[in-house]
Amino acid sequence: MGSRNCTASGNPVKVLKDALSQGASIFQFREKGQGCLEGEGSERMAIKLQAVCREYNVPFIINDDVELALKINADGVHIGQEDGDPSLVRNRIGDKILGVSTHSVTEAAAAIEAGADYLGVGPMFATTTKPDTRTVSGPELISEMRRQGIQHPIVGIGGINEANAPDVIQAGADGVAVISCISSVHDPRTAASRMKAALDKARTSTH
Ligand code: 3NM
Repeated sequence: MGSRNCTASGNPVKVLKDALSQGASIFQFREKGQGCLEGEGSERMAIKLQAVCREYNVPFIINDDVELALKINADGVHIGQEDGDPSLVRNRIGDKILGVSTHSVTEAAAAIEAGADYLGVGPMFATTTKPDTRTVSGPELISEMRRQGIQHPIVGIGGINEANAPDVIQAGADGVAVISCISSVHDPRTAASRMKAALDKARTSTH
């Protein structure tokens, strides 16, 4: 998430603390959308959120911005298909975590070949958070990737909430990436706690 996603509280630090306190296990800083912070403002926010992640011992990943990730020594970088060649990013960031968004078995295989540590796969369901998503693929795309032998860690993304997250895990995802279902609600803490419970339950019945 980024500052624009915290529509109810307007307080990204609080939202992040609420999420991490309930078991969110990785965080990606994604400062996008109308009115988003830029330049020094974005960097200051990144540093604040990174400090929260350190407090909870959770990896802090930066979306798209390799230079910022290197400058503040983030734990990793996440890129989309339009954000350049993942093998070049891999070379730039050394052994930091590299995540790549993928939308097909072919893209997934190429991302792994280029050195991705994990794959984001989406959109699982309809979402208004990212206006330029691909067509909704549904959890079936993750099942297909698993059937085709993709063994890398996969997180589903896009329109995921506590009700549909189990379908994503059952399809073969290791986890889910969510923005609005935690960051835009009045009680992010309860939302995160309910999501964690739904995931724990889905994992118990899947594995
Ligand atoms: N990437 P929410 S969907 C950032 O399909 C992003 O690659 C997507 O937000 C993809 O949980 C998405 O509010 C938005 O739907 C996720």
